[in-house]
Amino acid sequence: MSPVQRVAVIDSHTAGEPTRIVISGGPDLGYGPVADRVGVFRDRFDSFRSAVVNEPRGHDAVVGALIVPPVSARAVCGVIFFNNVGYLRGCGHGTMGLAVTLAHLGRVGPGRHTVETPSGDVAFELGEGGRVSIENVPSRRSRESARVDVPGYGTVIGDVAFGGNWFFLTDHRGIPLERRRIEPLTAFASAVRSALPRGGITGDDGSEIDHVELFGPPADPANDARNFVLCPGGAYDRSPCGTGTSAKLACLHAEGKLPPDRVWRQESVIGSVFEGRVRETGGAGGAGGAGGAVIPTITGSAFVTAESTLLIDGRDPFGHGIP
Ligand code: PYC
Repeated sequence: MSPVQRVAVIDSHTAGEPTRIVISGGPDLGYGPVADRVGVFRDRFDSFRSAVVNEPRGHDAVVGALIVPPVSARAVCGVIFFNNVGYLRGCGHGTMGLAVTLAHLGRVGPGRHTVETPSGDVAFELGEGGRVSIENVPSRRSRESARVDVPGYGTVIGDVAFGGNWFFLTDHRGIPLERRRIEPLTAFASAVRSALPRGGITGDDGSEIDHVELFGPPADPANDARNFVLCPGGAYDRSPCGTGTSAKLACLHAEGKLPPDRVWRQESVIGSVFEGRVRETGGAGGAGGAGGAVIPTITGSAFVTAESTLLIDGRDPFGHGIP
């Protein structure tokens, strides 16, 4: 048997943020809810995750995705997103990348489709020219104005919200939200993230908050705000972050600043834009009023950038990536 494993992937980017989708040659995780299959992936095939996204084949910003058979016949597929350090509950830019990848493969046409993710079903609507809207999982602000002591920066005040992943959302503290300031932005956001568990600040269910989102004014007055999003493995999101924009919309709605269907234009640190709006669910937090969970719809553009075959040679000391 050849010592070389062949893995077919399609690369795309959404608003600048890369996604690498495994089309064939990935591990068989069995059946059952997608969230359960993440455990199988982590326990038995974690070196495959590293092989796909880490150097020397990938880099810290690459989000990988494994397509898995769905549980429900209504869904076009299940998907597990992963990165340089682990697994994501959901991924907005990655779902847009998945939509254009499935279209590229001829597996979906224009219209609405559902995918199963570890955090629940996400629908996408494929438009013209790479335009994709995703209807995300219910999103909510779980804590308002939490205070955390951050060594070197003092007290930082921010909100905790779920948008498919857990986020701490705060002000940019005067650090310009510009690409040439990625280093100080990363240093500040990383210091905040490390301080959160020490300050007892977690998601609702005690989950780790692994994304930090900094906000400031937009560069383009046509947009509402600009952000910088620190991802779990230390990379920054080139896109405005689909789950992060969902968390932001939930906070704005909870503050009474975002009525249903008002469009919020979220600019990323590289200037790319997602448009978002919410509908009320009548769910947790009060019968659809401010404070309730909302269903965000996020729209952006994604493009396929490569079709390739990864070769994982059992004799290569870095065949499974540089962790
Ligand atoms: O778009 O939700 C997103 C995302 C999460 C991590 C990187 N991008």
